[in-house]
Amino acid sequence: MKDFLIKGIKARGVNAPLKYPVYTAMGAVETSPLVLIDVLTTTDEVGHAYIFGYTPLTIKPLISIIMGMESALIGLPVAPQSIEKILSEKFTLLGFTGLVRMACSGIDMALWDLLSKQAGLPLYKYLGGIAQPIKSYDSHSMDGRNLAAERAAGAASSGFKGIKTKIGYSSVQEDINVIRGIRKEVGDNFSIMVDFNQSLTVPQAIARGQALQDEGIAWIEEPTLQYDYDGHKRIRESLNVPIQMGENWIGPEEMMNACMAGASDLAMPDIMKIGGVTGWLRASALAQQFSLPMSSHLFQEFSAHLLTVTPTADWLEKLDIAESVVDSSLKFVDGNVIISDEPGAGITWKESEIVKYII
Ligand code: SMN
Ligand code: MG
Repeated sequence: MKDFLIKGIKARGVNAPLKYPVYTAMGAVETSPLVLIDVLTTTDEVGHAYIFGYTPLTIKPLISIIMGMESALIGLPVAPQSIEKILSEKFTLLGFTGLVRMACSGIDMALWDLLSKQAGLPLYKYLGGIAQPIKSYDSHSMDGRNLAAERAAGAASSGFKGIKTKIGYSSVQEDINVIRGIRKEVGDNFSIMVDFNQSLTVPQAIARGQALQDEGIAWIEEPTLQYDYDGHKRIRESLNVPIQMGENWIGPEEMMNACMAGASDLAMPDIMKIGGVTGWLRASALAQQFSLPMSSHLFQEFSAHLLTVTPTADWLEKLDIAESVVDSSLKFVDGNVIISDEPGAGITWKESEIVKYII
């Protein structure tokens, strides 16, 4: 059998449109700056993955970091666990974090896409999982009362059993009005999650949380600065509604620190920031040991596969930041995400669209 080695990497930057801009209490994400990664092998197979830069400013540096690693990776076997070790050691002095970690995660995802494709298996099956419906919530924005209610009604009529709305309006009464407007549309048997995107101080979060907690919300996400684990713990101890966080944990090591600090009741790693598929698998073990229900953040294609092998799997976030350039085989039926059995993670580029948004 011909060796299955890395032959090269391709990285393209796009500033893709979003169906709905993501407005948060800490600023807006109006477009989706992505780096589309292809890892090519000596057997002429290609692994696909994308990473999300949050702002167009990061795209060229991310591409430069990824392509700067190419020479160190060419000739190596397609072995993500081994390559993660090589890269973590290579960047220990610098700090295996930030854009470097995001770039490495993108390569990791593409390698796992390759491995499962070579085995002719969908990623979930390659990882030892079984096809199973994963409950999904439709993730919305800081839309204001009317659009928030309209989008929630649309999600409910599409079969979703939960939505997330971003709050942190200028007054807690506005937060409450938005939640009540949504609840009026979706009824009682429906989950409403709220996300402050780190916008409050700890005292503000405690005060707002105590005002909101009788509104029947499923979780309060990132109420204060994401690195303030003690602050999250103090908020958690003051409220009777679950605290959610995790999208900003860089690697399982930061998740470990948050878990040790008792920062949250739930966990929602972001596959790019947590370290790709390799990082997610390690994070899912932490969630199991700390008994934290584990949900996903963005990256719905890989996340759907990974939640099937996550012992404490909770919700998949449906917020499709790549739909304009990625043909995904995911389907959403009755509020669950359904994964196809095509080999790999199910990422196919919309080449005719990509050319429109290349940075
Ligand atoms: C979020 C933040 C930034 C971009 C997209 C989404 C948000 C989430 O915090 O939880 O989805
Ligand atoms: Mg969030």
